[in-house]
Amino acid sequence: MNKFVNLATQDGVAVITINNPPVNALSPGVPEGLVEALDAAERDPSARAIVIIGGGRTFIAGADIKELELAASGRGSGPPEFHGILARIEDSTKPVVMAIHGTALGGGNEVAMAGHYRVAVPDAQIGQPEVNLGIIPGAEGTQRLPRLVGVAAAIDLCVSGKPIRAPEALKLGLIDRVIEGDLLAGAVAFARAIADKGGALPKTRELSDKLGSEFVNASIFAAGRDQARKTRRNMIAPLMAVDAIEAAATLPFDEGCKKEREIFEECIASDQARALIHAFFAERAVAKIPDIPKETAVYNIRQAAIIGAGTMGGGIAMACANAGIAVLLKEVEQTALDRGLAIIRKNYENSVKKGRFSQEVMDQRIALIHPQLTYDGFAQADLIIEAAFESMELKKRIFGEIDRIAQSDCVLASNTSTLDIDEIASVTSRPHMVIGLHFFSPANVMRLVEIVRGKATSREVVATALALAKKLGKVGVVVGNCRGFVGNRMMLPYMREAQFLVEEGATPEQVDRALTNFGMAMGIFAVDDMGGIDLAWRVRQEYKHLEKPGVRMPIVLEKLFHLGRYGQKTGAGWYRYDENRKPTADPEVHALIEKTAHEGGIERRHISDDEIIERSIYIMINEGAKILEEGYALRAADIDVIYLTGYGFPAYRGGPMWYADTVGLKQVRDRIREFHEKHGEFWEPAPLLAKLADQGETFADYDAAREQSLAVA
Ligand code: T1G
Repeated sequence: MNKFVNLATQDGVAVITINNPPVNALSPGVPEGLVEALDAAERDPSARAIVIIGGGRTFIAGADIKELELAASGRGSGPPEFHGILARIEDSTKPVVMAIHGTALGGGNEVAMAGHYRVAVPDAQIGQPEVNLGIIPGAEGTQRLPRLVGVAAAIDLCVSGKPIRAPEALKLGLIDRVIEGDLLAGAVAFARAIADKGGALPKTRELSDKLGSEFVNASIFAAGRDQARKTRRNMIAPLMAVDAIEAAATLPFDEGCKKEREIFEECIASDQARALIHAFFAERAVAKIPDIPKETAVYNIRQAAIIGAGTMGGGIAMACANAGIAVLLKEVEQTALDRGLAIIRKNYENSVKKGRFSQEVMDQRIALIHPQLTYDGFAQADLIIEAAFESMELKKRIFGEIDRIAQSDCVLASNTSTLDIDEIASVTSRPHMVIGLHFFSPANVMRLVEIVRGKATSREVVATALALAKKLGKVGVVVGNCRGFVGNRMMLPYMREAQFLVEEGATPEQVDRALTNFGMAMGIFAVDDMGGIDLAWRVRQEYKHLEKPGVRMPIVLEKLFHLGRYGQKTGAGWYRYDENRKPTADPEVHALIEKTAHEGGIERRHISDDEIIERSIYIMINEGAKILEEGYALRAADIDVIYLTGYGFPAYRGGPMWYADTVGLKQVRDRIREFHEKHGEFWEPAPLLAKLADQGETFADYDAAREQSLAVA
């Protein structure tokens, strides 16, 4: 065997164990080791059957995505090929039983399906997540999966990319038994029983009874394509996964595999695959902070305390309770506290109704949240999160209070979305314990947390915040303490440019449609109306003193505010809303825009969707380049992760900075220069962007160079 695969014998069964930590990916050497071990097991007369199991915490979590990254970027030896190992397993003369724990994902499940049987522990997760990387299963998974679970279930698994747990896999026929207790012992016993029974071994590739008929499948494929278009908007791979599964139902196995390979190779060469593979690694790289090594000590967060039971405080309390952390939830008056608790309860009830978890789990989580009007218990808290109104004066008062109450190693965090963490820390006796934890609404759902590192914030407190984010199932991105941090600082020019566009000739619905067609989860005017125009107006007041006289600012939003049109909450904002908050274009807004433009001497004109996208997204990219250069983000990839996990930027475009690389920085720079001439100083090209463009480099090159310099430091 080899360093990745070893072979032992247990009760007359050959046990092949894969050891390629951390997730037993099918890296080069693993398939080869598997074949060697299979050959040895076949030759061993004492081995009556074979079990393949993953060492460590999981079965095989798929092909090595680092190999895929090389293949996608045209480097390396091309996409991995697994046909040989799969045929070797399936043609084994001895029963091969796959023993699954942890995850069997992508190539992991494809190897498992080549086995004659599959057994798994109850909480094992099995799936084909390839579409999340912009590709389709490339190891005959689209051909074996429908043969085991049927066409409809195969489509759902491959299009959603979501794994299923062992009991559901058993029901579908993807596995043969759920093993309670010791997996290896159960798998060996299962294998012995199969050997005792004797008879022909089931080869998945030869099964056909679940492939259905052309007549029956027609509606299933049509529904599958609809599902792909609706749930994976604008993505290529999900639709092509349906094509590959259709090949399984209509072609002989070997021809179906050829079709799958063609489609796989087309997908892996796509911009979407490159972007999604970038996103996969970028999301994991954010936790790597140059001056905070993995072994940095962290504070153990057993008891949290939250100040403010509003939308944010309530959502954060749920996120903590969901992770098993007890929470004191403080408000200043009973009605606000009751309202906050009622919203938490309703959210949980909705999840129970949808079958996300049981009533018992809901009760356990509710029991972890302790509502109160005092600071009782705060002295024992390990973490206090202030989620009060966005006012510096109020936050300073609160931090002064908790500084006097909290124990010395209690982390003091503010959920502020834009205010200065250093200024907040300055009122405490322990600025090294103060940090920003900027959650995104709804905080019990959105994965992003911006971890705002103040000048005095200690390494241990930053490391604790990163560990907390992971424990909450979120993505913690460390950012610097500039106004708006990273996400909101880039949102400001993005929102401002969209408003200029409507004053110059577009409509809110045209801008939003262009942005959603580009892939944004929501158009910016719909976002404005959801967050509240009053909030946008208040944030604008915070920056008013920065506005330069003579520099044109958008005017319509101010008028909407003074008309009391705050958005969804008042039934009208940029759009008009019915009782179900369904938006419709509002002629009154069109008239207001036209009147404002006229009064402002603005010559309205037709504006193309292309111009809308370039001006909205490039101004965001330009701000990102400034943030990067000023050192408020560690990597361009971190900015991508912020926009992918907190602002609905389409993952198949990799994030704003990756998208700029895909367009080409020269082109982005040139368009920004043109906009600078036409629209003035907001379009001043960021020096870093111009420099990279001049040097023919990308933001990815910038990140790579920094990683190298940091590694050397
Ligand atoms: N290849 C290479 N590295 C991987 C990896 C993989 N498949 N999966 C995880 N890692 C690394 C990850 O980068 C991180 O590294 C560490 O492992 C821990 O990961 C032929 C072609 C398995 C659910 O899409 O979903 O098979 O940052 O932080 O939260 O058809 O990792 O520590 O250096 O995510 O416990 C299909 C992807 C591939 C699964 C574990 N498989 N991985 O989550 O740990 S395509 C996937 C995950 C394929 C075939 C096709 C998760 C996890 P580092 P982590 P986790």
